[in-house]
Amino acid sequence: MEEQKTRELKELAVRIRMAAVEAIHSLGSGHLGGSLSIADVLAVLYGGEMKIDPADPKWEGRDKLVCSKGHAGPAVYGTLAVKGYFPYEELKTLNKPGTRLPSHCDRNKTPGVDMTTGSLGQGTSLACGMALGDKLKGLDTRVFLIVGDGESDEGQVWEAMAFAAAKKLDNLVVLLDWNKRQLDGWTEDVFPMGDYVAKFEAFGFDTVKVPGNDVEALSAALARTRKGEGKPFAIVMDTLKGAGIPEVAEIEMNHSIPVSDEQYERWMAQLGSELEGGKA
Ligand SMILES: Cc1ncc(C[n+]2csc(CCOP(=O)(O)OP(=O)(O)O)c2C)c(N)n1
Ligand SMILES: [Mg+2]
Repeated sequence: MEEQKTRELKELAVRIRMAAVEAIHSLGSGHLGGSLSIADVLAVLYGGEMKIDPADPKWEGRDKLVCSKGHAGPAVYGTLAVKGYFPYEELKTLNKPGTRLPSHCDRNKTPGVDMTTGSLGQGTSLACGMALGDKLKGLDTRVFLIVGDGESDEGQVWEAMAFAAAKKLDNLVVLLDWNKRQLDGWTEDVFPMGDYVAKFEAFGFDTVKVPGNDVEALSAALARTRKGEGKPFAIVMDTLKGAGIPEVAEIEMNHSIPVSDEQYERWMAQLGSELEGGKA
């Protein structure tokens, strides 16, 4: 990938992280760990891979995102705000009365949110329905589905994956956020699912595993999904829960955490310096 493009995507990922911190700090606490782990894939998707029009969020020809781990709403909202779907300042209304940004994603409330999620597992079936629907309509679109590793302990996920393969949904790209942790424990301890790559392959998916906080690796893996050949795609993203803010990643159970004013200032300064210092 061109150096310039890589730089743009890295910067976008930093901006998404800052926007998620902004939203969560305004509320005082929230799902920061699992928002940070998907910032890079959101940057690659909304930074060029997806066909979108922020001025026309319901455009029929758009690609769609289903963040089935709906508790990562702050990362999705951060992305949409940075892309101009709604004013950045609105991030500060996260989960407050009257907001368009509830803690979990709601397609009836937020411009740019393509599917309502939050009850883990259900987004996977919904994404399959969306991908099948787009195919039946003859649309040349893709549906990107982000699933949590803890979420994948839900039986519904695998019923949906079997359906996707049976219906040859090669316009569906499953992005498994293998961040090793779930709400109150390590996924390996709570309910290990074995080898995700072998599992997706056995279900009939075209599957790859990539470093999931690496925009270049993600871009390459996603580029492969532009032209399907009868099989749905799975990208197992090896991520870090809390990626991008070392102090957050170091908190063992960083699922939903408070963010103090002091932490907010420090983390925003650290992320901001990555933009200015040219590290991002
Ligand atoms: C059906 C259902 N059961 C339980 C919950 C509560 N819950 C919210 S997040 C979560 C853990 C999810 O872990 P994972 O999918 O690994 O998410 P991540 O690590 O990416 O935050 C749980 C159990 C829920 N939202 N839906
Ligand atoms: Mg997880």
